[in-house]
Amino acid sequence: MPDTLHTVTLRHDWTKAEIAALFDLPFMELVYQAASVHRQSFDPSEVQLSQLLSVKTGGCAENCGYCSQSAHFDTGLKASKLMPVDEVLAAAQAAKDGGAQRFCMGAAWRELKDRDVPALTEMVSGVKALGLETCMTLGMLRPEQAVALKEAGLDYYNHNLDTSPEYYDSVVTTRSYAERLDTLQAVADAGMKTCCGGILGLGESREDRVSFLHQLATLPHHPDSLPINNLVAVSGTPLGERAQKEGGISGLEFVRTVAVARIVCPKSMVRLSAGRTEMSEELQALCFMAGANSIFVGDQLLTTPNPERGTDAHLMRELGLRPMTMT
Ligand code: SAM
Ligand code: DTB
Ligand code: SF4
Repeated sequence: MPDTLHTVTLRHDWTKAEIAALFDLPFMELVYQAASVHRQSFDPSEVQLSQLLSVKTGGCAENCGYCSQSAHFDTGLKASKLMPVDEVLAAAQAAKDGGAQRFCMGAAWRELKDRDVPALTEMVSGVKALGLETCMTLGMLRPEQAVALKEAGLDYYNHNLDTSPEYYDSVVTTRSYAERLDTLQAVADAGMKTCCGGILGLGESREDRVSFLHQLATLPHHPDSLPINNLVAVSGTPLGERAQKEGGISGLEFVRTVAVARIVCPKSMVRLSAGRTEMSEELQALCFMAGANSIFVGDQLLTTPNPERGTDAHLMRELGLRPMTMT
């Protein structure tokens, strides 16, 4: 019998030893504890549905070793300019008609440039007027830019820590962990909700996964959305090529990480993000059991495929899951 069943008190003082001990629990026990925590704050039959659109693709100055959009690697991706506002709004309407609740616009930028702010704020107010929640991920923000986006109606800003501070330099060297944390702080200070998570299967160790979740769990404000991506192994990227040769993270270790994320950030929406096309229905079911309660829908993420709507509709029917009612 477990001697502690975690009750939902938000803690920001998790230690690495406590988080490592959660990972070390017998698998069934860990999933049971995570499912219990999940049920204290959420209806476990409800899944939040977000849809992505790449509003500015490729040619990015950063060298994130997993990314199809970095200008440092030859991935065969064609770079394009910022999309016109009307095209973005048409895509948002189509996402809404397909059942999405939140529309997430991503740009392959190191940081937001002031000259692009007017077009972006127009996108935000237009998408919001369609009755969708809005999210953007545009790279680093300065505090006044975060305020401008918030004033336009932006609900969420995505900015991932991606991995542990210790493994970070093996993933990206063109920016620092501290810079990521500064942008997250600017987003929270502007009154926006934060979306912050990472990628598994980058070649990181269990210790790195512990340290990554420790970072999230000890943030002054837990991420409102916590995306857990499984690496999509893109040819031409160093980490994608390595995963193609050596394999990524095991399914069960992926589920364990989702479960620990659910326990240490009990009120966050834990999103089973990139990588679902490679996952069986059974593996995704285990992730939902372990507390994941959000997914991306639509057949495209930013530049890589996502399950077709019909495939996801089947999965949700099989599992008795339904779209979360918007708050
Ligand atoms: N340029 C902005 C940034 O990095 O913050 C926003 C876009 S970036 C593509 C958003 C996130 O997508 C990354 O932080 C990473 O976690 C995730 N991502 C990118 N490529 C991925 C891949 N191949 N597999 C899994 N996740 C990926
Ligand atoms: C997040 O954590 N995952 C999304 C979103 N935030 C922006 C992006 C996944 C991208 C997967 C690779 C691609 O499609 O380019
Ligand atoms: Fe650029 Fe974001 Fe890709 Fe990094 S993850 S290369 S910052 S688009």
